[in-house]
Amino acid sequence: MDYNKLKQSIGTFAAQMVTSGMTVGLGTGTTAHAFIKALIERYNNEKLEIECVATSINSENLAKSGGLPLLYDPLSIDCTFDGADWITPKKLVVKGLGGALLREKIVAFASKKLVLMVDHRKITQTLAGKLLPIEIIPFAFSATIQHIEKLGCSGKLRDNFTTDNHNLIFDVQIPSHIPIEELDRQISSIPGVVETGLFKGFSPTVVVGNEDGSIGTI
Ligand code: A5P
Repeated sequence: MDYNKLKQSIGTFAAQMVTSGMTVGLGTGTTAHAFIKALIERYNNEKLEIECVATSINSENLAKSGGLPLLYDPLSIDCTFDGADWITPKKLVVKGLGGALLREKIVAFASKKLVLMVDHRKITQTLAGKLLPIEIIPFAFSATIQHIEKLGCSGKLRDNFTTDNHNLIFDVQIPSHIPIEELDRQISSIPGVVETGLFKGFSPTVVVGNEDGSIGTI
């Protein structure tokens, strides 16, 4: 399976879901990149009337290079199209391996609808053992990390990486001894933690690229 090709098919499929008049959230990562490219093509060929909001400087630059009109402080977004790292059958989602989780969550939260675009390898029965990225502020980050570790999580500060918001990312291995939603609640209550990569309660539509190259939604 050529997964780069599959990502392009996923992006092209999802870009067909955009209609004129929409405000569109643009996700981050390689699959979102394929979506943005397909959207640029539709925008230019079909003269779609859309406005877009980017979730990272990378996606903003790509959108700008294709001429997509950009908003920076929208009150409401019709639909956001983003990638994901892991999705469970109950649609608990982990995002942020690309480091854009904070803007991604802000944009998803402002959106009437969220479409996540993944290949079949990202659908998982359990999140235990997977990495959960956590955005933390640089001030006193060692103390913040210590508080996270006290919850029973081992993790690693991402090397030589700062987010678009000038923060750090601490990636923790999701333990199996505590339900992820409870762990997320405890992590989020630590001062110094800005946001975690757990996306819960968004009820996304998931566009999935299958092993045989077909694309479906769940
Ligand atoms: C960015 O911070 C992430 O949430 C990405 O959306 C996620 O890592 C998916 O990226 P790929 O499509 O490159 O796998």
